[in-house]
Amino acid sequence: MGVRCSCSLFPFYSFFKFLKGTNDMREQLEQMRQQALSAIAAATTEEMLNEVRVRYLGRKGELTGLMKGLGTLPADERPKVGQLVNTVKDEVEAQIEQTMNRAREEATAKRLATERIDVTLPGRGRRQGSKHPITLVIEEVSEIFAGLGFSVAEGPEIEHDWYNFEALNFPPEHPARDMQDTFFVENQMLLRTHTSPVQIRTMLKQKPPVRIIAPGTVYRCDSDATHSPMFHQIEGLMVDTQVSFADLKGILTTFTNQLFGQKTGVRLRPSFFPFTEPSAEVDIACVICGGTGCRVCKQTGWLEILGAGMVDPEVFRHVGYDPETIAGFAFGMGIERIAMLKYGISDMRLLFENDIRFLKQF
Ligand code: 2NM
Repeated sequence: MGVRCSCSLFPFYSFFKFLKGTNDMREQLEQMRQQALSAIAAATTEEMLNEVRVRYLGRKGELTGLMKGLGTLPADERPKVGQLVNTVKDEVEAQIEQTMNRAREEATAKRLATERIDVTLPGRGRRQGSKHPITLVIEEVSEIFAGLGFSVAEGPEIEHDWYNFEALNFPPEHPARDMQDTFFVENQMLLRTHTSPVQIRTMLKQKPPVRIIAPGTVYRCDSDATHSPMFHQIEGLMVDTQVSFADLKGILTTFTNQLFGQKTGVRLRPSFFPFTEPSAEVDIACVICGGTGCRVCKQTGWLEILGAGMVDPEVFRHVGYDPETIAGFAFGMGIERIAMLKYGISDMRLLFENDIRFLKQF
C-alpha cells in the first residue's frame, strides 16, 4: 500500500520539490541527467532508446516537466537554470542519437552475419532428363521399320469389341474375350488388348499396299511379378498383291539382326493365332548366353520375341479386301520384354515404378 501511494504521489512530490528553489532544481537536474545517461547505457535496442527519449525528452517527459517548472523560480534565476536544463537536454539527446546509431550498426552487422548468402557458391544445376527405356525401344524399332518402308499408325486405346476381336476373327467364345482377360468399359467398349485394331482401322481407311507399324499401350486383366495390366506392343502389317511367307521371314530377320546384332541367330516355329494362317513364333538366339543355355532362356538357348503370320482371309473379308488378289503378313511383339533383353533389366516392375534412380541410367 505504501509503495503504491508513493508512486501515485510522485508527480506532486516532484512538483513541490521544484518550489524549494534553484539549488534543489540543480540537484534534481543532475539526478535526472545521471538517470537518463544510465538508462541510455542500459538500452540495447532502438525501441529501448526511443522509450528513454519519450521518458525524458517527450512532451510529457521529465526534463520537459522540469523546464515547465522554471516559472516557480525567481525571475533572475530562470535564464541560468533554463540554459542548464537545455544543456542537459542536448547532452541526453546527443547521447541517445549516438547510442541509437551504434544500435543500428550492430543490428545491421548482425543481419549481415546471419543472413549472409555466398554468391560465389556454384549453382545446383539442372539435372538432364532421359527417355524411358520403353520409349527408346519404340523409337529404335520404328526407325528400323522406317528403313524398310513402314510408317507409324495410331488408334484409340478404348476400342469397340468389333475392332479388337470380331474383325480379327476371334470366335465368340474365345477365352481372350472373357471378363477375366479383358477390361470392359460399357456397350461393347473395352480397353484394347493388343494394337491389332489399329491395323483393322488402317485397312478400312486405306487400299493396299499397306506397310505400317502400330506401337502403343495395351491392357489385359493380369497382374503379377511378370504381368502388368498395362503394357506396350508394337505390331506390324504389310499387305500387297504379292506378299509371301518368305517376305515375312526376310523382313523379320532383317529387323532382329538390326535390333540385336547382325550375327544373332533367328528361327521360326509353327504357332496359332485367330487372325493369321499360317502363324509362327520368331525366336532369336539367347542374347545372354549366345545359345548355350542359361536361366534367362530357360536352358533352351532361344528367346521368343515375336508372333507373326500370314493375315487370315477372314480378316481381309472383314475390312473389304479381296483375299483372292491380295496377301499380307502381320506380326506383334511385347516391348517390355525387348527392353529387358536389350538393357539387361531383370525385373519388369522397374519399367513401371518410374524410380528416377533407375530411369536416369538410360
Ligand atoms: C501378332 C501376331 C501375329 C496381327 C495381325 C493383325 C491383323 F490385323 F492384320 F490381322 N495385326 N496384328 C498379329 C499377327 C499380331 O501379335 C503377337
